[in-house]
Formats: sequence, C-alpha cells, structure tokens
Amino acid sequence: MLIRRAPEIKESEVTDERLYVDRRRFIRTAAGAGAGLGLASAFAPLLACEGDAGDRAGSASDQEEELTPFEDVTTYNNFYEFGTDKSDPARNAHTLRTRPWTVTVEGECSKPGTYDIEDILGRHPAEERIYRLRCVEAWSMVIPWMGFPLSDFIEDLQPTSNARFVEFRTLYDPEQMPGQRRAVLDWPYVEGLRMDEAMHPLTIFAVGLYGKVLPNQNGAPIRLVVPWKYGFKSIKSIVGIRFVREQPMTTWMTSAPREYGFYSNVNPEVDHPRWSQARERRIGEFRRRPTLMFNGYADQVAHLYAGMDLRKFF
Ligand SMILES: Nc1nc2c(c(=O)[nH]1)N[C@H]1C(S)=C(S)[C@@H](COP(=O)(O)O)O[C@H]1N2
Ligand SMILES: [Mo]
Repeated sequence: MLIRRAPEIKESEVTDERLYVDRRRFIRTAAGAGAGLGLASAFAPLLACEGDAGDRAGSASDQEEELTPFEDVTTYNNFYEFGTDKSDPARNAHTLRTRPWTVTVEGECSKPGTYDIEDILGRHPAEERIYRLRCVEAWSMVIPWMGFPLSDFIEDLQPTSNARFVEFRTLYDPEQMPGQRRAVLDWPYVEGLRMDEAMHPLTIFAVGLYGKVLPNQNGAPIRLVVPWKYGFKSIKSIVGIRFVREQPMTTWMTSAPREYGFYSNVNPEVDHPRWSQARERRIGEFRRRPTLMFNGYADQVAHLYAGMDLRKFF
C-alpha cells in the first residue's frame, strides 16, 4: 500500500530530493483517497489532518504541512554529545564511528544479548514514516523517517511480565563524542518508556531519513522516534536497552526534575516552568502555530493516559 519497504538502506541508495517532493505529493493524494475508505496506514497522522480541516485548532494549517527541508533537518540539531549549539552536531558528529555497532539487551527478557546492527537491519526492513518532531524548546519539524516499529524488535526479545518499562542508553565515548568531555549532562544519555508506549505502533527505531542512511547528527546508526513526546525522548545513537520493573531515571529528569518529567508528552496546556508550550515555530516558517495535544497524535495515543493527571505526570 502506501508503506514503501526499503529493502535495506545502503549508502549507495540515495534518493534524489526532487524525487522526494514528488513522492510526498503522491502520498498526500493517496492519503486523501484513503481517508474516505477509512484505511488505516502508517500515514494515519497525516491522514487525520486531511479529513477534518478546521475542526480543531491547528488542523487547517496542518493540511498545508510540508516536509522540513533536508538541509534544516540535518544542520539544526540537538545532540549534546557533539556540543550544545544547534549547528554543532552537523559540524562535529563525523567523529562518531557507526560501524561496527552493537545494541546490548539486558534485564527482564528471555533473549538478552548483544545484537549486531547489521543483523538488526537485516531482520527489520525500514519503511517510511512521516512524523512531526516537536522539541521541548518550542520548535518543530516534519521529517520523513525510515525505520521499523520498536514493537517488532521488542517482540523478538520476549520480555517477561516483570518488564514494565524500557530504558535506552546512548554510546558513551568521549573520544568519539567530544561533548561528553564536559559535564553538561549526566552521561551517558538515558531515556525510558513505559512498556505500552514502547509497544505502540507509532513508536519506531529510525535508521534513516529522506530515504537515506541516518546522518550521524540525527543519531546514527539507530535512534528512537516517539512522535507524541517532546524531542528529547527520541534518544540517539543507541547502544543499550534494558527491560526493568521500575520507572527508570532519565538524563533530563536528573538534570532538572522540575522541568522534565518521565512522560514528557507534548501538551499545549502544560507549560514548561520557564516558557509556554502553547505554540511552536516550524523550522523554516516565521509565524508560530498552535501546538497540538500529543503533537497531533491524540486520536492514537490519548487512551494510553486515560485517567492520568497530565499535570502531575508531565
Ligand atoms: N543522545 C542524545 N539523544 C538526543 C539528544 C541528545 O542531546 N543526545 N537530544 C534530543 C533532543 S532535545 C531533540 S529535540 C532530538 C532532536 O533530533 P534531531 O536532531 O534528529 O531533529 O534529539 C533528542 N535525542
Ligand atoms: Mo528537544
């Protein structure tokens, strides 16, 4: 259907960006047609915007959403392991060696072990997902990711019934990641998800974008993308995951517990202590647009938080 299976992303398979724009148009047209038939697809988030323009704040403008240019996606980054300026990762991340690369799996599961990235890629063909990424700093992008559902990866590992959360860890190597020579954060970068969030079909491991292998500055060779949460939950350059019983501490919770909670769901009604989260600037645009509940994915994820006080569990 609409999901394009990229058999395996190789450095040689580079999609022309012009082609990309055309493909995007195709997707939009096809999605519009699908909406009437009630088809569920990977593009449901965009699809939802096609049908009900004007019903919700922000949905009319979402119809006009364009992909954030490749240039911006790959030069305006948060990846503190390579510096804290937005331009630092693109400049510095070439020192990251993404091969050989392994992901170590520990904790409450039947198949702990160390998995080679090549085997992971071979086992999980990448497909395209166009997702908004909304940074906690009130800017956002629309990115065509290449990846696969995290649930596919987790199912293979057979977590036990004790696995209530998953913890993710970025590489720690100050030689390759010069930003780690300074204590700006508690290294290595750690993130976590509740098990049902990790298993949700929108949650992916991304291995590419714009039909290309993931650039180092975007978290090569493998990173998380959780589109309804603030960008910092989408941890980059993952070398370890651990199934645990208790809610893990995360890097940002350790760094500023009053400002960053475990859930970090995009929520225009819960402000950051130092700024409003009601609006956002789409990179490349001037005027701010309203931030949508759960970053526009409420139809698909709101049920995960039924009955929870989202001010308390921010
Ligand atoms: N390891 C690691 N992962 C990280 C970060 C980081 O500093 N280190 N920054 C996060 C933040 S704040 C954002 S907004 C996104 C940005 O992803 P992008 O640069 O691919 O757009 O990465 C997230 N993942
Ligand atoms: Mo962010």
